[in-house]
Amino acid sequence: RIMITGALGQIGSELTLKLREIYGTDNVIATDIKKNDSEAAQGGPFEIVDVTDLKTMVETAKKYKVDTIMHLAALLSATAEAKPVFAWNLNMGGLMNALETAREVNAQFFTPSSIGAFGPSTPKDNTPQDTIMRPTTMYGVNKVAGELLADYYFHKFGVDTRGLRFPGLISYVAPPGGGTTDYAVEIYYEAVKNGRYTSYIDKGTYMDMMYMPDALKAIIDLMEADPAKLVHRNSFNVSAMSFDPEEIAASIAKYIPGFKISYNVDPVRQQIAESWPNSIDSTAAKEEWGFSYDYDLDKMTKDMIEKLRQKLELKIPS
Ligand code: VAH
Repeated sequence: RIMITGALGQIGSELTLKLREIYGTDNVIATDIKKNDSEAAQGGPFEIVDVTDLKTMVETAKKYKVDTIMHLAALLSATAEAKPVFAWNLNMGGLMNALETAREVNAQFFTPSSIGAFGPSTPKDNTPQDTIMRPTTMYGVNKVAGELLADYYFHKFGVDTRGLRFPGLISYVAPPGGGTTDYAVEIYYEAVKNGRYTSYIDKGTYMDMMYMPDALKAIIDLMEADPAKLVHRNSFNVSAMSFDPEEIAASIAKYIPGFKISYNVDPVRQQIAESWPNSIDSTAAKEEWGFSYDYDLDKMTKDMIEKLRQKLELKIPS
């Protein structure tokens, strides 16, 4: 059985449904700090778990006899930068509790890292798997410390920990909250609703991105990979594409003629974005567990626009 923390967040809300499809509804326990009316919360086992409360996390893991923990509960980069002390306590306290729970119930363990784990002194283009990591954001500090802590639990206690350095993730189910790459999600909603978008990230700012279906596939492929083939564990670079606001706007304009992008740069999130790589190298993931992706920019754009039109029930003359 699999227990997911942060199961109602951007990744969790879709990962929960995908895992229930594959492993059976009753084998996937969604947990989050509060319940909502989403499919992830209503369609199968759900428990209230505050990841800063170790006792409840362990009790829940034992109640369902879980053998896998997917720890997704965290504050993203922009929120973490606004509340750095709270971010440290939630991101690191939550991760420690999740790792301790995995150790106590002998569960396999997954938690995401991020391109945010890299900093301004990291090589920016085709960023290597193993390189300088001195991030200048609280989120990045949390992600580097988190990678080291998860590797520690593998080497010290034998917990089967695995992780992915995710790029910006784009999805139409649950919007991200408090991220820097969120512009690449907002732009699709605004394009479908209003035919235009004002970006808080400047033109020419390149960041790695991935469509959510590819992110879910990567998590499952990594967790099912033969451990004997893993040279790395926490965490693998994975990316499907890298673009700037001008390029995603051009892709959208192919499907929504007349779409226009304008700019009102947010200095805080612009500075975070500029401290991250332009593009990362996913070779280790490809070699060690066969990472692959299906969606490039135009294929993602076509699908996002179709799905958002259904979701927003707008009938725009195509
Ligand atoms: C963020 N979406 O913007 C997250 C992610 C790489 C970006 O970590 O903070």
